[in-house]
Amino acid sequence: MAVRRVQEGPEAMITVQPHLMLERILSLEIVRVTERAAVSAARLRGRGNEKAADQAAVDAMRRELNKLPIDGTVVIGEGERDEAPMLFIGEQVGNEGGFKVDIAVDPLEGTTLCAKNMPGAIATMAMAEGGTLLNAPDVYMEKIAIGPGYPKGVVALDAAPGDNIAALAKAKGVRQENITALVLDRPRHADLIAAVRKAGASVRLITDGDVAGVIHTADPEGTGIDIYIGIGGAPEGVLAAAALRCIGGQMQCRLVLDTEEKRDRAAKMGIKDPRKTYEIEDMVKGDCLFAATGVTDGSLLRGVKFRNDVIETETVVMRSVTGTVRYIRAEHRQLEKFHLG
Ligand code: VTB
Repeated sequence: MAVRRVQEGPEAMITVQPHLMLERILSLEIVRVTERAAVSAARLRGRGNEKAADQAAVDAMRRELNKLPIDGTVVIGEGERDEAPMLFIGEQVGNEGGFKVDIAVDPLEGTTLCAKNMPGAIATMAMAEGGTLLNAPDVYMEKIAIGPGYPKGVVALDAAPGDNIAALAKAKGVRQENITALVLDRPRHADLIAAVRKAGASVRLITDGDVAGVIHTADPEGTGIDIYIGIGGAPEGVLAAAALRCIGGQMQCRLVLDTEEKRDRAAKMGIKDPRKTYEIEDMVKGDCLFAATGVTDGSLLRGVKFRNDVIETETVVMRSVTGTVRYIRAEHRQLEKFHLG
C-alpha cells in the first residue's frame, strides 16, 4: 500500500525509502496539529475554565487531524465513546485516503495548568502504524522511567523505591544524594516520596503534566531529573512511551485495574492480563512519531506568544526511525487558520 502511494503521489519526488515515507511526510504534518491545539488552548490561558480550554484544543486538533492524508484511528483519546463526543477512543480521523495509523492524543495535557496559567501545559500527540499502539482505557497507571544510557532493567516497577534509587545512583556513578526523582504531587504518593527521600535522593514535585515529566528523564544534565516514578494517567503513559521510543530510555508501566468495572473495560479493549507490566515496546510496538507544542511556558517548551500580527509557537517533534528530535519555533502570520474568532 505505502509503496504504491509513494510512487504515484507527489511524494514520489522525495528520495527516501518507501517504508520510511509515513513518518517522513507526517512529521511536519503532526506539528501543525499540535500547534493548532496549543494556540486554541492558549487563548484561554488563565481564565479558570479547564473545560473550555480543553474543548478549544480538542476542536482545533480534530479539525487539523481530519485534513491529514491518513486513515487514522484514535486509540488514546479524550475518553471512551459514551463520554467523549470528540476524539473518543475508536474515532476515525483523517481524510481516509492514506496510511493506516494509530493515534494517541492529549490535546491539552495539563488542563489545570492552562486554566491557572501555570508552567508546563502542552498539546501533544503520537502517531504510529495501525495496530501498534496500546489501547489503554482511561484509568491510572503505575509508571517508572529513566533516560537512555543505562543497562536494561537497572530500575524496576516492582522494586522498592530505595532500591531503585540505589541502583540508579550506582549505574550513573554518583551518590544517591545526587539523584533527583520527579513525582506528581498527590496524597497517593506520600509513602513513595518518603521512601525516595529516605534513600537520600531529592524529590521534585509537579502538580500536573507527567508526559513532559517522563521526557525530562531523557536529559538529566539539562533538566536535573534522573527518574520519574508514580501513578498518573494511562493515556499520558502511552504518549510518554512514544516519546521515549524516539529518544531512548526505559519505562515500565502497569494499569491500575482495581475494580471489576475497570477490568471489564480493559478486557473490552483487548487487555487480557490486567496485571501485565508494559515496557516501551509493549505500548508502542513499531515506529512512531511524537509531537508536543507548549501552551504555557514550561521547562520542555515555551508557551504560545500572541504578538500584534504574529503568533509564535514552539514544538518538539521526534521520529523513532532516526531518533531525530527537532525543535520548531514557528511564527504564524496567516492567523485565520487558527479559527480564533
Ligand atoms: C497525570 C498528569 C496529568 O492527570 O497523568 C494526572 O500528567 C493523573 O491524574 O496532567 P490525577 O490528576 O487524578 O492524579 C493530569 O494531572 C491531568 O490529566
